[in-house]
Amino acid sequence: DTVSVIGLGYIGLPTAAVLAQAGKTVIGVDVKQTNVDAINAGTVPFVEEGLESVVAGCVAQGKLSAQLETPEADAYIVSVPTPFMGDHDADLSYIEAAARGIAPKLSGGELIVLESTAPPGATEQMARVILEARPEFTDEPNLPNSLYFSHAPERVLPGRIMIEMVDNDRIIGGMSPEAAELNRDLYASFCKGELLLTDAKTAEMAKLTENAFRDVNIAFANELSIIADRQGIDVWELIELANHHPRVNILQPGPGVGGHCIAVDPWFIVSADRRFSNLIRTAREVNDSKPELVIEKVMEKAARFKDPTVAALGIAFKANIDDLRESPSRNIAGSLAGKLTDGTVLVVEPNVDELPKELAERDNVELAELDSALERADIVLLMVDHDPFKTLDRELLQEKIVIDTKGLWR
Ligand code: SAJ
Repeated sequence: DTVSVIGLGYIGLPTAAVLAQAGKTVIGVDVKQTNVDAINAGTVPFVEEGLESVVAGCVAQGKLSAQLETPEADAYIVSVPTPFMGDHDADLSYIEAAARGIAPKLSGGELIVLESTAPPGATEQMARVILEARPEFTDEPNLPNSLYFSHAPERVLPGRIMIEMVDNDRIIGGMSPEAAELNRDLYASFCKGELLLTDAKTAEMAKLTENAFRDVNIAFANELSIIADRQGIDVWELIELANHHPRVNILQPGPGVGGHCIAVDPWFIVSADRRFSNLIRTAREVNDSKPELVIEKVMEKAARFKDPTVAALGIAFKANIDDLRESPSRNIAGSLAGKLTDGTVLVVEPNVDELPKELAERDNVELAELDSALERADIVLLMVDHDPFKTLDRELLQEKIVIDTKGLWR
């Protein structure tokens, strides 16, 4: 049983690793030579708890390897990015490129699974690209020239991927019931959760719905935090009190919503039906407006100093990871550096060794150690609840202006 995983990023590589661990022969494909080399050396190009040991073990046993070119395989799993283009429409070009890479390798009977999060209709689109390139095949099942297309959206939480990949229930949407069954049989090799079969479009929408649900609920918390702030009310106390009600469960406000999922996926619903997605769009806008308010608050305090030094604690998109994609705190740090022309921004991010390019290029931004940043800062801006920030010596914050966007030091 050979499985090829196309795209060895935050989702593709863990998927490849658990499949190889389950006994499949897995050939990963990535466009980046450095990723391919890292994996073939048994290492991992990013931080994810528990991943490296599995990759190292599977590579050593010859069950997992990586290469640039798409190989022949019995099953393909496409796990490539789906960025935006234009007004938050999904750009399916990476999925289409993966499909064009797979097409010439097919001989009939293969399963092709789309894992990338994508708008309703993307699995069909992937199938169309392949069937146009190979018109001798069909998506009708049970024929000698059948191909089986399916969508199996991932729902793992960064930081807990290796656990959730195995334990979470999984939605599997086939373009035919037979495709869904083949997909189920493959995923049953590593997934202990329930495998829930449906059609491809419902599976696509289900994934988007989960993240939109969370986004709308975080927007509620963020909107409350803005109103509470203006009323002089501590929003964390407010939420804690309200959450004592047996049917109320408000999430936590913060400096904005980041990551490549929750801040992105709801837009795919909006772009599928712009007329009737008002709540989902407004939630996105509320969450996207939060960084601007944090910046305003810092600037207000900074006006007291001639050349203010701001310690920006955390630029990852959430706690205890090194993922800086779509990170509101990273953008806040950049904006502050742009506005505080006479000031300095000390970025403390214990999970990275170097600043992202746009920050590194600025003269007034430094990557600093926690202790020295706290010592030098006039203003301490907490943006991410990383563990080392939770446990720091509060004495060090005395005589500083503290802006705690996560309610970590209440
Ligand atoms: N956040 C808040 N307040 C909260 C919870 C989160 O401000 O109460 C912020 C975080 O700081 C972060 C963002 O939201 O910036 C997203 O973080 P997250 O931990 O809620 O979710 P992700 O993006 O890491 O992963 C989500 C998960 N989806 C859901 O919980 C519905 C995960 O299960 C998905 O697999 C993942 O998106 C994905 O890949 O789609």
